[in-house]
Amino acid sequence: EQENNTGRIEMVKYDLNNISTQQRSRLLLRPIIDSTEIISRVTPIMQKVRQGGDKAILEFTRQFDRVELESHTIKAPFDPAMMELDPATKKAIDQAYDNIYKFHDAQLDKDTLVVETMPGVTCSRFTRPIERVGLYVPGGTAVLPSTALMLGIPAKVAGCREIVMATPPRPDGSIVPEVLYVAHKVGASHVVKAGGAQAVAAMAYGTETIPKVDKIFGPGNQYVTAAKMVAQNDTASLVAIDMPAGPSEVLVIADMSSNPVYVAADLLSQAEHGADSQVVLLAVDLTPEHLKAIEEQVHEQAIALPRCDIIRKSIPHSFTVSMKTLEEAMKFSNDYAPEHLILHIEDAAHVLPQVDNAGSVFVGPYSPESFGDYASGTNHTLPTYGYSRMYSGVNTNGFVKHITSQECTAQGMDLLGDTVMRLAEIEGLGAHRNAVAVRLADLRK
Ligand code: HSO
Ligand code: ZN
Repeated sequence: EQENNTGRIEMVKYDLNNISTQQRSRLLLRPIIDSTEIISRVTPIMQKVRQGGDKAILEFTRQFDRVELESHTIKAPFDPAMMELDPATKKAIDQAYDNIYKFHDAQLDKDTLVVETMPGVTCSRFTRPIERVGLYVPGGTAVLPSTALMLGIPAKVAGCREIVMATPPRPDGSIVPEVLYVAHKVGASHVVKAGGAQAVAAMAYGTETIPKVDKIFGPGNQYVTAAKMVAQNDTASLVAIDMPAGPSEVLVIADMSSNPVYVAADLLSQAEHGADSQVVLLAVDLTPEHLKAIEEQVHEQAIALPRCDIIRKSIPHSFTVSMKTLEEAMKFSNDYAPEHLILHIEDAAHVLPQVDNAGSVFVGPYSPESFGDYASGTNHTLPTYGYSRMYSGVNTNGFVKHITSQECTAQGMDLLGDTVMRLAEIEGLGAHRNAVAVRLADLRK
């Protein structure tokens, strides 16, 4: 690993034709995260919050965030002075809000689904919001009002009755005004100035000033992730979570039509998130010169970036794999199942049907990940760590439940009754059989 801060910033290089099947498999793996140790550290914190409520949270905020607060819960309506923004910032947030709102509103099932499976047997499905949701907006090395948008907008679109947002306080004890402005726009009822496991526990169990929620959303560090897992497994909290989370990642596929400047810029925008960010480049039939041009750009652009120190840590454990064909690249990408997939290839839109596993896809030279991170309309809370095989990113459906219903007529009873009685007999459940038999007896008298 690159240790000094003057050396060349470069990714490790592989060639698909020169590596073994085992090496290929190893490249597809993410670093192993041992959650048992972290879980054993967050569990007592969460117990203390469950028992001690607000006082316990204030104590943890003093201890972990080194911030002394008198109270951490801000209730709506929020003080306009605390969310004052300069006009350009407000305009940018408003435009992002509108696009994200449009795309998430279109995802909502507004109509009841009705299907008559047999004459007189009618099944339906309708949607109800999850009543109370908790949104975790990370603090740490970056201020993330965009995450407040990505979690708050689908909650509002879905019609959740109570939206609680938690985010760590700044060193002076205040809240990021951009985050409070978004909380106000999405109609949050409470904003909690707390982070880490204590914030997750507060929303999972509730305190004197913080309502208990039904589902907790949002990215976070290992402690936040572990706390969400603990809360989900504790029947005392009766709370759900959005998805498991790991370090953020991107996989870029580039062919000879790619612009090395754009490719490098996209790789770096993911690499700057954290030292543990995963960045992968699949080079499809690139000439040595083209690949070299990308590498040049990675180094040159990186050294000029404000978060170069983080990039110096994340780029050396990132890698490039060269291969001959796009088919090989798509296979590799689907096996890797990236959080973000960027297609810097000829006729990228036509390749989209070949994508089987990915959180969100960025098609063609003018669709940088930054667009989806902030303002195109798609969500940026996406499955990492290979979980895009079976999880979707945060979307409006995560904030609702689907309730099913059936209504059968006498005709339906007559048509389906014997089938159900037979199945109940096979399972040895006489009462089930009887519930049909008593009705059929009346109908067939
Ligand atoms: N790329 C990050 C989201 C983000 N980027 C927030 C900028 N702000 C994880 O998907
Ligand atoms: Zn990002």
